[in-house]
Amino acid sequence: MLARLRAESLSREQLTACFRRMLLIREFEEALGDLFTRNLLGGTSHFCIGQEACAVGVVGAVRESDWLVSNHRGHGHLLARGLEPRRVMAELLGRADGYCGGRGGSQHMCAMDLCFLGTNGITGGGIPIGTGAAWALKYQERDDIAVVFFGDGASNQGTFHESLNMAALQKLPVLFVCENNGYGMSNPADHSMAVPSVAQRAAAYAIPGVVADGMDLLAVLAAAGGLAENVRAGQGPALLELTTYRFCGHSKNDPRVYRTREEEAAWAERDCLAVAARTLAERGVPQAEIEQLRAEVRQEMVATAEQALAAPTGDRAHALGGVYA
Ligand SMILES: Cc1ncc(C[n+]2csc(CCOP(=O)(O)OP(=O)(O)O)c2C)c(N)n1
Ligand SMILES: [Mg+2]
Repeated sequence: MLARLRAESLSREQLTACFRRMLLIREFEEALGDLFTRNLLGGTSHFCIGQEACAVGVVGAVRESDWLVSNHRGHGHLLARGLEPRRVMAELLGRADGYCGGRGGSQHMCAMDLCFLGTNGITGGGIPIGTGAAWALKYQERDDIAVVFFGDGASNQGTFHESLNMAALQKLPVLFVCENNGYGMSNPADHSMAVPSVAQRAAAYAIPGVVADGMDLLAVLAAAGGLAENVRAGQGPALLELTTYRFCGHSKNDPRVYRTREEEAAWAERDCLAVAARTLAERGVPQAEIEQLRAEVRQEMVATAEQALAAPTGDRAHALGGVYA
């Protein structure tokens, strides 16, 4: 499992493992997109293509026993924590051996044994859940922390402000992580926020607010690792804002008319996978090895999708399991 990694002492093997996990998240979603194209999956899904370094950097910096809470764009968070790709895909496909029996799908997927408290389709809905988990950890006198992922749009919700206020007052062990991808659906962040950065909002609650480059795995690892240790040491909550970009639309059916192809191309220059590949090359990993890894992971994820497709959906009794009224 990727955990407890330190940016300053990251070995070549650990860096390669992080890169591989980022590739896996990208290729998982590419394979998922293919299922939509082939009409094998209906509805919609929110891809995190472009944001992989945020997931792997933050999850990689904390402990396996730290609670994670995710949002609607959660595939990266799930896979970074080490959930099995096949069972995540099975959940998305409504298969019985998905993580929640195929009943949850992408918006309601959890894995309590892996300390993953769930994805959440309600914008800002996970923030108080993570705050509550942190309160439980403090009450139990454990030295684990809660980590909550949410977007820039969610930071305009009341839940964000209530949670930060309460977490600060109670000095709760929670790291709030905002993946600022510049948009809430089609709404640019600077049309919806009165301040230029989400991290600035931390000042209103007298907690640390830090901005880091969400396209640079090492920068994410360093910022998340440092803040997480302060939170763990009892200093109270902290807010980390990761500047990033989603290369895809908000969800499957978004033609992206609210932004230009030039803006997308400028961000693509700083694609987190390309940045990490450059870091690997600087550490002496041959280009051929990097390309081979890419091809290997792609094949693996295509096979994963086929395996998940072949799994049974479960019968009527299974579908009604957990329904109490
Ligand atoms: C309470 C609530 N309001 C509105 C929506 C519709 N909605 C879904 S995602 C989203 C935007 C979220 O933006 P952000 O928090 O920046 O996350 P991103 O999609 O950019 O990752 C909205 C408004 C919702 N799901 N829940
Ligand atoms: Mg956003």
